[in-house]
Amino acid sequence: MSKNDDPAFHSRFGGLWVDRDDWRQQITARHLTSEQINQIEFFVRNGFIILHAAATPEKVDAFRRKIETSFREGNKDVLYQRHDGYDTLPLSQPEDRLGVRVVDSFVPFSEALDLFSSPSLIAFLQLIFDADPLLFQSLSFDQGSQQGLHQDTAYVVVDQPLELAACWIALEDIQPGSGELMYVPGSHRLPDWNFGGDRKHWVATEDGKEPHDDWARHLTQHAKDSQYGVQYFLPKKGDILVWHADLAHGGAPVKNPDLTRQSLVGHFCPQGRSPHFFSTSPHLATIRHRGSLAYCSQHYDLAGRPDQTRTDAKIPPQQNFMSSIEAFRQATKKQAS
Ligand SMILES: O=C(O)CCC(=O)C(=O)O
Repeated sequence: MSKNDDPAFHSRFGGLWVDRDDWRQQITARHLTSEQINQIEFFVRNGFIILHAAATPEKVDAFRRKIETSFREGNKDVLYQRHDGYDTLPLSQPEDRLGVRVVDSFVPFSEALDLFSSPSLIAFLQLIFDADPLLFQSLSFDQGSQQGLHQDTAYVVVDQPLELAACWIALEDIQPGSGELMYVPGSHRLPDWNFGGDRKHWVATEDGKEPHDDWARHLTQHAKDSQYGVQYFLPKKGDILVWHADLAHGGAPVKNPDLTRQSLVGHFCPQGRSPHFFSTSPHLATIRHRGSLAYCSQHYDLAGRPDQTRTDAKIPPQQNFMSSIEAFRQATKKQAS
């Protein structure tokens, strides 16, 4: 993982253009639409953005059906982990869906890729990445994870640690008490927390538990002190929340265990960047493409699998990205000459 140390960025580990101190000038140079400017201003200030009705109910239902059938009948191509552990198991036989998360469901199910290909999600990722997105880690839940406040940079490692964003897709209307996604607006601008002195990510075997617990306490304290406190995401089915690599977030306690909280999470970096597992498990560093979206998996060997074909016939082309990048290039050329 490389350090950037460029003083133009909020973090000394660098980041995306939205993390530069001159992000406002960058907006001007990019000739963005007023909607894109509003999105960027909100994202820079808060560290997240909500894309309402970004996934259609039909696509959500198609994915839910796949998950439901897999748990009811078993499907050994589906991999899952228990909420309290990291062992990855094949769903070889029918299982109770509650208390587990399915990992990288976009490999067995093109319906997950349909959701991650939601046009407004792709357009926003292209906008902040200056590149098409690479999906590299996904989780889907039926119940709240109850995971404490954390920043993804500690666990989800990319060669450029802050060139990362994640999304949370609501697969149903989410109810209070179900273990909602929680987050602390503005926490993405906390000073860097350095594990091992010089790392954004935590290495359990080298760092031990103490620095990890210190960091978790620091995030909880920040949430108490911050003017916004912890906020809870109560989306409608099909809403998508996109968060910044360093936004403190987690799963709220489940107050009503009878409630489900069906969601699909994806972590992305710009195409051209490398998730950490590319170096630790090079045999898994196969990238597949489907339209503007690329995907790879640390759990599945994609080398032997064909590209996933679309199950959704018509997705409008992503014109915003190309036109804004082209405008930016032209403006940069003019400034240089
Ligand atoms: O959905 C949740 O409860 C939390 C998900 C999360 O924190 C993550 O995937 O990084």
